[in-house]
Amino acid sequence: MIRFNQPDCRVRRARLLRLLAVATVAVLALCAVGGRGGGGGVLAYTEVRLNGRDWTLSNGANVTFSGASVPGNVHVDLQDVAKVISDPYYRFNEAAYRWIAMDTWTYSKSFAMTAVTLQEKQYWLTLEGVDTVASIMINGKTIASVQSQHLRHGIAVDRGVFVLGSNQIKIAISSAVNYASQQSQAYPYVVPDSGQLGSFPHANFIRKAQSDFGWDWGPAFAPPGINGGIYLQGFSDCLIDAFGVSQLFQAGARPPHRSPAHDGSRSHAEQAYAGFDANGAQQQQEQDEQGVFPGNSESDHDASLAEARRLAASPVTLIISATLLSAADKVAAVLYVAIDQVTATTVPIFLDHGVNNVETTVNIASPILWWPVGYGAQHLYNITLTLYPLKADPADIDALVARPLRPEDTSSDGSVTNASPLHEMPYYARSRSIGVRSVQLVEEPLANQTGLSFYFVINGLAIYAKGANWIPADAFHTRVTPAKINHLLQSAVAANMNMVRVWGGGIYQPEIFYDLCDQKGLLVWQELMFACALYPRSAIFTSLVTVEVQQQVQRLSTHPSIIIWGGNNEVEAALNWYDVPNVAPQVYSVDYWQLFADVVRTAVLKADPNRPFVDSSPSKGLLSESPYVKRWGDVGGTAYGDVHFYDYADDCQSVAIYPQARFVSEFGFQSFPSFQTWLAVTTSEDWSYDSALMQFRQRHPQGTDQLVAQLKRHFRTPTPNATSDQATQQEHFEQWCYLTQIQQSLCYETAISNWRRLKGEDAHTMGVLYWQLNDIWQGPTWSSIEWSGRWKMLHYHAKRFFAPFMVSSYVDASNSLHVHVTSDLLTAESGSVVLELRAYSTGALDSSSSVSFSVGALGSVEIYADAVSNLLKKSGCTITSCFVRMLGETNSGLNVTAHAFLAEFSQVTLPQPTITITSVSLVNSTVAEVRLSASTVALFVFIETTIVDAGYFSDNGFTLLPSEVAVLTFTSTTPLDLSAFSNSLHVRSLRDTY
Ligand code: BMA
Repeated sequence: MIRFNQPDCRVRRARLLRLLAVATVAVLALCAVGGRGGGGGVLAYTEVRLNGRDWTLSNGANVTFSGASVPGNVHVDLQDVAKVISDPYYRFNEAAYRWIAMDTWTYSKSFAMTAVTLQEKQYWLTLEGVDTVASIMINGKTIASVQSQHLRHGIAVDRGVFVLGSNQIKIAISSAVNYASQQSQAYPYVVPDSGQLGSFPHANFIRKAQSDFGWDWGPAFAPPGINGGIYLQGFSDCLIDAFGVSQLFQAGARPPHRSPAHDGSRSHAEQAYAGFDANGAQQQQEQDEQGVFPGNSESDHDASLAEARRLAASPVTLIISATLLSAADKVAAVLYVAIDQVTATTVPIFLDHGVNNVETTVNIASPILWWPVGYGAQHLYNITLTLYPLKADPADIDALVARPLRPEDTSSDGSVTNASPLHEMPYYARSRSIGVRSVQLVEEPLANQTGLSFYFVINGLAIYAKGANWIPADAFHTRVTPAKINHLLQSAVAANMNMVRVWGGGIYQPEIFYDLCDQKGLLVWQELMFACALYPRSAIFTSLVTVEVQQQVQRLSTHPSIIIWGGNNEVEAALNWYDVPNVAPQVYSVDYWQLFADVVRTAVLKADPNRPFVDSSPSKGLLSESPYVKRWGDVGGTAYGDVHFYDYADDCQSVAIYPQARFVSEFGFQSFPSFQTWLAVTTSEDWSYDSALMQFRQRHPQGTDQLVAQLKRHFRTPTPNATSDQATQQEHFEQWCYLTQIQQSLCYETAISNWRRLKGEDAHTMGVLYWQLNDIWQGPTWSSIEWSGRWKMLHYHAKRFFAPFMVSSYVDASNSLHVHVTSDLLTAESGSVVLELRAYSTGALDSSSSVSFSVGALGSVEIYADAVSNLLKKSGCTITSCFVRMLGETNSGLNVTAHAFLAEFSQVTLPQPTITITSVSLVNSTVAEVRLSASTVALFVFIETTIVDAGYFSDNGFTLLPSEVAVLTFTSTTPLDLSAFSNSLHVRSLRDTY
């Protein structure tokens, strides 16, 4: 419990000096004259924190135990504290523990209230996250019923509810599964849910992570719990509850969404921008809106980039929307907003009892911009809001609030400097970091093309988005540590990604996630939490959604990393998925419209009109912004908007199957996690790809059949399963996991290097976010990082195919080899690519030729195209005897190595390499260097450690020639023991699967 009493004026002065470094002589002067109207009264604030490991948890029947955690989760405490269950992820336990989701779980705890803590006028109980449907009681009196996991609940509590001494709080969480089912039954017609294999039904009827009920990559625990902290505040004046920041640049009109749909009439957001139009600068404005687009023209890119930066660095207005709580009507206060030592403003306000929303602005004249990783530094400012209750005579307050500002009250940047008779201590302050950057989503006509572009312009630069989709990092949300989030996001950056999409079927991530994205320069496509289903629009549902969007957009709006709000994942697409008897499809279209256009979009624009918004992904954009009219139709089309592309039937290593999309926000194919990841949750009887357990964990219909079919196209068929020899069976299973990862890597490499090449061509593809970055548990999924934290082979390939300087190739339908250089660098580059033909049998160089290139900043060029037969003619090679090694080098010293394998691996006779770890040493406590060499050609060399999950090598899954030494580093998140680490290493290559 914390209690602050009003200090004397000297202490107040010291605090003010500390907190208001730039602020205002006026404040101090008023402090010196002493508590006018305050009369030395006590400004008190009481806070009782209810978090801890001292809660009692009970299902009202056979399970009651103490020591449960808040924040916490029922399953986790049943395992860790009560020892009623074992690891829910172990083998088939998910099925065995379904009963947990059907019970009502009551958390309870006692807390003390004293004569001092009971003296406030107003009590406010904040629950940062309750999962999901619950009654909250204090001393037996129900003070609230809540129904959404996605809300922070603020509950005004009467002082009379508390007693002097011991008080009890109870939170009874009823079954989310039963609630969803009851809501669906009570609804007038069927609203289909996503119908995942093994899932609980009707997730669409509850505001809870949709994947909590089961998904095609994860389990169905429908876990109950308390996902955030709980605290009780007592106050007698006013408090800051939350605030958000939206930003508006003043250099010409910069609407967040550029599209012909915006022509004619202006949207709410554009009207806001119009105010800044008056200064002219039309010419600059043109370029600003387009962004500096990638290409290969002769134009001076350096000058363009400098211009983009100059334009972006114009004054910015930060629009701060604060939610304030007041203990009474007519509470006068001053809100003080400071941005580092840069600028500040004071705003006199007048509050009514309860929740008050206040908006104010502050300008930064020449902001230091925040840039995405790879484009510049990530400058962050600190913004602090401080609320000072004003204890003056009501008449004084009235005069103050009613009085128009005089010129002498306002400084040149518009901030108020002299308006407030401040005299009290800083009463309650909140601080966040913010970054200043402009963002636009550009959907505009392309020369000689049907349709529109789809790309993001940040600070005047068109950015090629490279990244992956983020799903919940654990089925039990409170189990996800900041360290785990950091490892995953750091892994994204380490693989040359610049964007993640927080997928709409999970949860809004905790603050640390976005703080880390801000710090690392990772852009975020933030969806609202709806996915792959149709949704009801009962009054309770839409009212919960309205508050959710308002709260979450306000909370997240301070983060520069978030560059787009997405209304949902595949809900528009889902309008075509179901054929429900007796319900006309139009019913669902109208429902969609009302929920996502009327409710969600309105709430997003109200909270933050200055960031792009799309109501669904994938979607085809708009015919008109005002009135808001969608370009309804097949969302699979490529001419408009973003695309989700999945093709499990065709050969995913064939470049021909991939659409010429503008922006691919999802695409993928499955693989199995590594044996090391399986080990913790399996026994030897599970170690074959079609064992009962593997079938149980495979939630994607026909997923394993699709994997087998793809493998058969290219590799020697998967090794047999059944054997009585456990070591052989384990080896076979390890090989299966490894082979599915090679397959997955090659398929993503084919697709993504193609989409990166297409940025320089007619398709203007300007982004790929693959499905999916991370895992929720150990299972066959699309991820590139396993639940354990281990990188699949795909993640190492991603590091190569997302590299800012990339050499890639493909063979077309008429058997010609094409080689491209693709650059996300901010300077034009020239150099050469040496094409070597090397023998599979020995690695010996058969022949080589060098091709020079020059590529513009952010450009892509084809540097070589010729029939494979012509390439081979100059050598003694056939497609099964040699492979192509491409050594790219820029004049500025960047190097890459890439390969083209012209025949199926199943057709090639590979020699058996002996791969030797020649040395292991520590670079520092968490980084080791490992050297490898091979006796002959080794393909897809994969090195693993059996003892560290959250770490990664600098490279893996590579080709090693006998003439080379691979020098790798391994970066761990925990200190390494050299001998244990050395002994834990294991290497394999493709030949091992023959
Ligand atoms: C996409 C996603 C997810 C799903 C994935 C793989 O449609 O939005 O719903 O997990 O495909 O099927």
